[in-house]
Amino acid sequence: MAATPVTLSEHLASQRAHLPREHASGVVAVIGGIARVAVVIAQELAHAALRDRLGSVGGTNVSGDEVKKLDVWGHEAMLAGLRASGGCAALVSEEAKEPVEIPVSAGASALVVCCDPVDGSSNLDVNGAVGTIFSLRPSRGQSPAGPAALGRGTEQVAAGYVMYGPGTVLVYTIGHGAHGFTLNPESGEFLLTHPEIRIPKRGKVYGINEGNYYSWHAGQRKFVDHLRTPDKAEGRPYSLRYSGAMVADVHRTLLDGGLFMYPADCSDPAKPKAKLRLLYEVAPMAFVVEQAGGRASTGAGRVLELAATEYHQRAAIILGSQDDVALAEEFYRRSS
Ligand code: FBP
Repeated sequence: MAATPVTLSEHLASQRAHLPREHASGVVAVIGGIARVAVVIAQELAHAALRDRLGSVGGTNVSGDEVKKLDVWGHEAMLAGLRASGGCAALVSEEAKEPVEIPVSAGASALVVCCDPVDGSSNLDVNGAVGTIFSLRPSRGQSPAGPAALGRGTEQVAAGYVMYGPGTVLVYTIGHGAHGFTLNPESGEFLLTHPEIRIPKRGKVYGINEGNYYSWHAGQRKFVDHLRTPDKAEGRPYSLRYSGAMVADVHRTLLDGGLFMYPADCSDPAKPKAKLRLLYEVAPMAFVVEQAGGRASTGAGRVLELAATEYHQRAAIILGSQDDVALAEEFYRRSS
């Protein structure tokens, strides 16, 4: 008889022992709250075209991105869910210039959540995969709590993402492996389907926006040229897969191996310009990938060592299979 699938709340309860005592209740409450919001977001995405929820609000956010109606709706839904969780003292969101402070009774054990409520929003109007990315950091009882979000990626207490694709999956880590759950739309529960995810040491697929090729660092260009150069013995050429949503590209990479890369624009070598945001895109994904046995680099070093000094700071990212990312770093070294 098939074993009863483990629910997310049961799994979180089993992970408590691996958490610092002061954060255990907060992590369980906050990730549980994010999962409940994810169920609502999944339903809303399925009805978006029927409820006039597609399209833009006609403005840009602090990063200069066009803001979609669902970006705003997703932000509000996440804020309400975090308020209700009772474990979150502040939200740093892609859709809010400053952190949103949340009065909370949990005191010093409350957490600061950095979140991209709807990642890949350029896919929304074309019914492509999108996601939610989250990172939990200690508030250290600071008031206001928002500034406690700033710092290294190694200070994250937990992180994860939700991918809204044909199915809805949630993957999270508290620094004790990475674990995947699939939403049962009938019961509204996330069930453990991918325990202890291990990313293959080497892959066959890479994901990058090749349209930016001529703005890349020379090492990045040579690395992609290498991946595209046929060499049967070395399993090359690699295949190119790029969804336009970081969550979908990282999820594929986590399960199948290979690489997801969003390098900096080096058109002006003196001022490289990255795109993805460190606190609520790059650092949480790096934590998950490392916990699955992968590697996450800027090209020059470990992403989790980067210290955020601004809420919407950007960073270059090359993540995925250990051997593939190490080779990318080698190409950067040779070209620096
Ligand atoms: P948002 O949609 O949350 O702003 O995320 C940024 C993002 O869409 C990533 O999900 C994706 O990897 C990347 O930008 C795609 O950028 P581009 O269109 O330049 O390839």
